[in-house]
Amino acid sequence: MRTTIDRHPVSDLTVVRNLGILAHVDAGKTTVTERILYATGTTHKRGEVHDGTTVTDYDSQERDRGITIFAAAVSCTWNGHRVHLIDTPGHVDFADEVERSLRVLDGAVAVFDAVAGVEPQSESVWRQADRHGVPRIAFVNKLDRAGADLDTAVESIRRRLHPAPLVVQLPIGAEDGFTGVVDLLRMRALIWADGTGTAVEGPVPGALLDEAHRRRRALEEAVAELHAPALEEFCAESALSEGTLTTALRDLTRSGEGVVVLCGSAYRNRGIEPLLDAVVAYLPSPLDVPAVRGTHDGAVRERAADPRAPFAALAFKVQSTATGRLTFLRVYSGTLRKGETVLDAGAGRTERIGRILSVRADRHAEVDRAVAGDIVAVVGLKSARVGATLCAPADPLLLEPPSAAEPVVSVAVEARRSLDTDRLATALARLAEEDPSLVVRTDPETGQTLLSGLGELHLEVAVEKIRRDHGLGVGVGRPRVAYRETVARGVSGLVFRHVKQDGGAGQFAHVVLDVEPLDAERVTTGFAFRSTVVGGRVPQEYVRAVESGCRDALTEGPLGGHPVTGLCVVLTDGATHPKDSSEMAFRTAGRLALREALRTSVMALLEPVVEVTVTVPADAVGTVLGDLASRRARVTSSTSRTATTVLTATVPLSQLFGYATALRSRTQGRASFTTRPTGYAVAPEDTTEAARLR
Ligand SMILES: Nc1nc2c(ncn2[C@@H]2O[C@H](COP(=O)(O)OP(=O)(O)OP(=O)(O)O)[C@@H](O)[C@H]2O)c(=O)[nH]1
Ligand SMILES: [Mg+2]
Repeated sequence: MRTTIDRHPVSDLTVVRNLGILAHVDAGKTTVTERILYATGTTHKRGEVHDGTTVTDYDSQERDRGITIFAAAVSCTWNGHRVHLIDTPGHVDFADEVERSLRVLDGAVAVFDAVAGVEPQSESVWRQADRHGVPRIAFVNKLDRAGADLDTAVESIRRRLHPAPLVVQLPIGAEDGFTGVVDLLRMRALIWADGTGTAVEGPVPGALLDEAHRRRRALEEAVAELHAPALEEFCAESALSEGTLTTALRDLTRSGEGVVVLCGSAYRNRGIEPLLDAVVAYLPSPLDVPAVRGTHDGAVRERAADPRAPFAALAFKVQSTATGRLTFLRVYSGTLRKGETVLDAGAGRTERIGRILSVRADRHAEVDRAVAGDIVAVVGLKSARVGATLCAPADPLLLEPPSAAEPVVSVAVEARRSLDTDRLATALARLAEEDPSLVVRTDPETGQTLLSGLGELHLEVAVEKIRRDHGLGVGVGRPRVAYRETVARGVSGLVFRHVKQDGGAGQFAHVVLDVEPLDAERVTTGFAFRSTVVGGRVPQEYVRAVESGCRDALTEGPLGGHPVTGLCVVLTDGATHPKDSSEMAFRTAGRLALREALRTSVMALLEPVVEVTVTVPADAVGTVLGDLASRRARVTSSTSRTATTVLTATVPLSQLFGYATALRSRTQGRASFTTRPTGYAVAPEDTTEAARLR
């Protein structure tokens, strides 16, 4: 079924689907997206990731590296429905792109590799989607590969992600001979005989009939168990009709109680049209998800997804392009017309909307308005940042911005020619504006410019982007991890007197503090503050000032000037002076007291740790394990499949720099690995020494 792109926003929101394509690296997200664009008639040729010809991997680095780096939004229509789709990156260094996308999506397609099943990053993005309450359907891809097996992949989904995968297809043929599926709802066979992606429909082949009936029965039973009206029908009729199944699958998808599973081979263009049908049938429209909530003047307000309501949208991506600065918006309520003035609620500034574009990755078509439920790009906004709420000036509303992950790796960067220093600073600032998980700062000790991000690849891509987009020569230092400091053994009863009485207004603040470690779970996130002062010896406003002062002291710990976390400060006593005490004096006292307390406490250095999963051919396991051991890795599991072994280990991030190259050369390129951040852990003594001397 082919339809042409509808350039006008629909106002019937029931036919809108905003969805993301999520998965582990290389599962085939970009290929699925590409085939969706082809199936919907949005493009007329099929691009390939390895040829660098896909619509959504349009950046020159994505094409060179063969991976997705930037989330790309595209719009298409299917069967009278308008589908806004975001192809996301699978590499963990770009997890923040996924986070920002999830914030604005109503549903998602999770793609799995039929050989590998659930991989570490599939699990991470699945949990991310759980946190955002985004309903999903699963697409088990690459059924054409040798070793592909739908049942094993579904079992890994059941074991690791969701207790109720609801498989609605039975593959016809396997591996190279995978040619079609039995649609278990309609009990019809769909065969893809050529590469066009359009199936020939026919009766279920005789040889598969028993198996198809058995699986249909299993699906009916699984659905009846989860869905009350279906159970009623099942009890009365001992079977479920196609209509009841469709309704129940939609309900279970939206409530998250079940996950519909489809399968196919995106590369061979098999299984895409049923996937689109499932998107339309099961995933929610903007009307089916809870109304967006924001705040105004401290009060929580809801906004219905209604084109007639006051306008409110979230900017989830900013991108500098040849056409100018594009701001991608998810419109939650109201209607936006070009030329209108909107309010950037967080910044308290108004801005004018130049043009509105319907998005197709790198190419865009102009439209005159965008309505609730739409995802569009606008041109003309000068200062709105990623995460900004844009709204009708007469009806302000502030939506919660997507959260940004804390950078864990940094490199020093400098312009090769000193006269380019200012240009580099401008380029870095622009980069950080487009990607809030990149942070630029100056090292107070060395005066160097430090660029921090989520991983080595993240920083490498950022620096290369500056080289390419700005034609700048950039020198890059060795990557360093971001350490933290924590309290291993605290102090109690630390007395600090802050007194200045040299004429004029004096400063007087006495505080007594206890410092304790927080429990292990909160070691990387937490700072707690409590007061046990009795008898009003320190008035409330001064207690708050002491807390602020303590927070000030957390920015630099005594070991190496790293941020301090995982501690609880208790203010146990204090004293004031009738004239010379002030909030300022208590804040200063809090800061200096905690700084001294930390100097006398036993401190520990925390280093970022990641879980590494290495897939390695059986004959190279020994060398890979030896290398991991030299990197202070703790191997947590080892699973063997036919000719490969999957090793999982916990490794300090600092030991993983250059691992991609090392692994490639030790295994002649036959092993691959992925990483997943798992937080911070106490670093050994020698690291502590090195970080102190840094
Ligand atoms: N055999 C086979 N290969 C496939 C299939 N789908 C995708 N591929 C290949 O797998 C590789 C990765 O595909 P992509 O579409 O780039 O995967 P991705 O999930 O977008 O990867 P990232 O964006 O880098 O996370 C490419 O070489 C594809 O050609 C499939 O159905 N069968
Ligand atoms: Mg991709």
